[in-house]
Amino acid sequence: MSKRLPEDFIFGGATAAYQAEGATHTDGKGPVAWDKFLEDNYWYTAEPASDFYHQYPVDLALAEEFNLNGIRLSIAWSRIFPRGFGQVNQKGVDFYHALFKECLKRHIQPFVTLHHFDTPEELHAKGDFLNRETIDHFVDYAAFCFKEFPEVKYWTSFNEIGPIGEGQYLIGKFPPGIKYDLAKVFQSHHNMMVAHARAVKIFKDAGYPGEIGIVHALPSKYPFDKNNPADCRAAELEDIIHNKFLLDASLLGRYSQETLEGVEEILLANGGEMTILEADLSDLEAAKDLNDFLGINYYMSDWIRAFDGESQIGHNDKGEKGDSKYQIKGVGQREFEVDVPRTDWDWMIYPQGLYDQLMRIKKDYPDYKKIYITENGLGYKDKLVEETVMDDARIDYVRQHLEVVSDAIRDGVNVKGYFIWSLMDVFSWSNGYEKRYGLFYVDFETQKRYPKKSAYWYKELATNKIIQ
Ligand code: BGP
Repeated sequence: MSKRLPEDFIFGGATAAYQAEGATHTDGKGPVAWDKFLEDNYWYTAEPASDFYHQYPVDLALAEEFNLNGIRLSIAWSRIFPRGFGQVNQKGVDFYHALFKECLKRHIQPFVTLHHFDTPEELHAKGDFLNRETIDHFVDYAAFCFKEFPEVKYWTSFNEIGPIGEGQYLIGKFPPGIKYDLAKVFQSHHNMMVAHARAVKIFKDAGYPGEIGIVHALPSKYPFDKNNPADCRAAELEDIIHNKFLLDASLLGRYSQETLEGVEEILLANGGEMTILEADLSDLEAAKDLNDFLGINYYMSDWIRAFDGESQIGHNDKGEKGDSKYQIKGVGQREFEVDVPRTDWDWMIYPQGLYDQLMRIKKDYPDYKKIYITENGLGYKDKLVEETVMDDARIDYVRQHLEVVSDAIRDGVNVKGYFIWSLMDVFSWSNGYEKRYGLFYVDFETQKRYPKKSAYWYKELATNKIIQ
């Protein structure tokens, strides 16, 4: 029998400023670290992206036509504050007012993220969030936006603090490209969580109407052999790095004993220390019950084996299946040869992992208020044939994930919406324009949009709330 989703469910599409807007030097936008990092290290740049800076009326008209009722988008911090602080760029402010106005005109609720990987260059060069001054600048920027944009009712502080720490300091595929520095990973996680907590407190103290929350990427981590205690410990440690550390900070307002022991074990093997100030813990504690929602981005799960050796990560950037390698000293090693399908980029497709993660939040963090699935989708090398894309694999992927969302709701988890990544095709941070996710195919040369088969399927779903 077909499964259903609630009548008041949000059916959205997700985007992010840097991956969608293009116009990286237009109307006074300040630089971000990615501008140069992409030029130096990759075969593409953020120009033209999906030219959302100019095409947003087209994308929002399509969203309305296809019955969506939500869009995730982010504000580019450096359009508002070109240096990250100080002088405000009025043209940037005007752009976002116009964008939100268009969303509301089209009956699409904007869910607005303040930071989606794109710290202004000047602050990034001084250490990004490892430098505590960036925390203050972020909080000022957040306070400015809350006041300036009363038309926004759904705010997210950060998108994916976990992958930021991982990308910037562990894998090195995000600027500044540092590898295997676990102490920096945890310090970045922690400092960003403090910035989140302080922004949430400001929002609530001022009594703004609407909701505020945070978006975490939460891949489930399973032991390769669940009867092997060493594999189980490896999976726990991976879970601490990517999930538990951040969930504790967000929803417990402190780090649990198991989390701190895990961090200690990892840093003992890898060297380095992290600093947690007393004041930081008060900030986390003060904000823990103020989050209106937790956003979950879910794409994959991982199977982990015990591992005794040096760290080595091979990033599959071109989508050649089997190219990935992921082993971290003192933590574990990912095993890709398990009986689970995976994408060309070696992302393990496992809807049950989303169900398990939702049930885990309910059990371990029972004070959470509500959950939105803020990203989920399938990266694919889509082919445009006769003005459309027959993306049945994407439909299957989304269907299977929505089915477990429906199961989790039945089993008592309060999930209120789902945003497919992505609304229209955008480029991938570390895989370029070849990895597409959109409901709408973007011809990046002409910037024309073409609805894919999945767009028609999603429209039906958003209309009837029945997963078919
Ligand atoms: C998430 C990011 C998105 C998006 C997505 C797909 O981590 O929040 O911005 O990029 O993953 O990832 P990728 O583009 O690497 O395939």
